[in-house]
Amino acid sequence: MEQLLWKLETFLLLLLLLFVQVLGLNDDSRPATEVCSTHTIIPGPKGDEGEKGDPGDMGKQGKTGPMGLKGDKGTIGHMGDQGMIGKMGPIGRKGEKGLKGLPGVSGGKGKAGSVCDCGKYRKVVGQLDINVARLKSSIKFVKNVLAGIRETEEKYYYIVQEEKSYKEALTHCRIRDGILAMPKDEVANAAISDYISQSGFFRVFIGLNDMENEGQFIYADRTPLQNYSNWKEGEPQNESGEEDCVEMLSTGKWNDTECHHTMYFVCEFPKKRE
Ligand SMILES: *[C@@H]1O[C@H](CO)[C@@H](O)[C@H](O)[C@H]1NC(C)=O
Ligand SMILES: *[C@@H]1O[C@H](CO)[C@@H](O)[C@H](O)[C@H]1NC(C)=O
Ligand SMILES: *[C@@H]1O[C@H](CO)[C@@H](O)[C@H](O)[C@H]1NC(C)=O
Ligand SMILES: [Ca+2]
Ligand SMILES: [Ca+2]
Repeated sequence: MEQLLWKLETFLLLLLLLFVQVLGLNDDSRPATEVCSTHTIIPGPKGDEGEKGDPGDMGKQGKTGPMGLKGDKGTIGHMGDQGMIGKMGPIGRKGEKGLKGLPGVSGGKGKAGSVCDCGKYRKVVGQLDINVARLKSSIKFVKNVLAGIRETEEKYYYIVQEEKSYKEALTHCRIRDGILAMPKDEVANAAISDYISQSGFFRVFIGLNDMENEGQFIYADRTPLQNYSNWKEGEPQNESGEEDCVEMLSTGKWNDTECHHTMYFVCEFPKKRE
């Protein structure tokens, strides 16, 4: 054990010597003896100042500092641009009526009119009117005929409820392909008189007159009175001297009367024979 420690001491000593020897070789200014004489390690003198280092990296940003004091009031700024047009306001109240204006200047004289060549159109329109009137008349006639008509074996009888003179009545029956009624026998006379009385009328024209020869009565078809007549008692009496036409009363009796009188009348229509 003692032997081992000695050996270690020797080894360390040798190592130290070697170390000092190495140092002495690197630094010629120090005598190797000085080191060896003391056997102690003391710090060397301060070295020369090193070279200036490179500048370091930029440091981190510092913390936000405390709020500064309120600044002084600034000067008045420049005037701004004009603003946009505002919204339309509500409708105002109605104003008072203005004064009447001055009369205007009178207009120039118009041109002379030209003669209208509408004669033919007027004629056509006129014809149309006539046709329409005829149609209306025909319709009315047919309506009335269907409403009330009497018949015998040979004839149809129809009282036209329009007040007409004898001549108008003659025409009226003829344009409808009929003739003013001619009671030539009892049967026919009875049919007509029943028709008058049942309709509530008092008198109607029948197709009989003495216009051509006073006192000589003929029918509308120009046939003379034959075996049959049905004059009211005292008739015909030519009372006013102008009684040339004949009316049938609701009793069926005949009376000569003035032709220009107007009253209802009876048309007769022949039944078609095969
Ligand atoms: C009229 O009477 C005569 C006789 O008086 C007669 O011969 C004739 O047939 C009659 N006529 C008619 C239409 O009745
Ligand atoms: C009927 O009267 C007319 C006119 O007054 C006259 O001329 C005629 O002789 C008269 N006839 C009869 C039958 O009275
Ligand atoms: C007969 O006719 C005449 C003339 O229109 C009239 O004055 C007279 O009253 C008539 N007779 C009858 C019974 O209606
Ligand atoms: Ca007469
Ligand atoms: Ca009379």
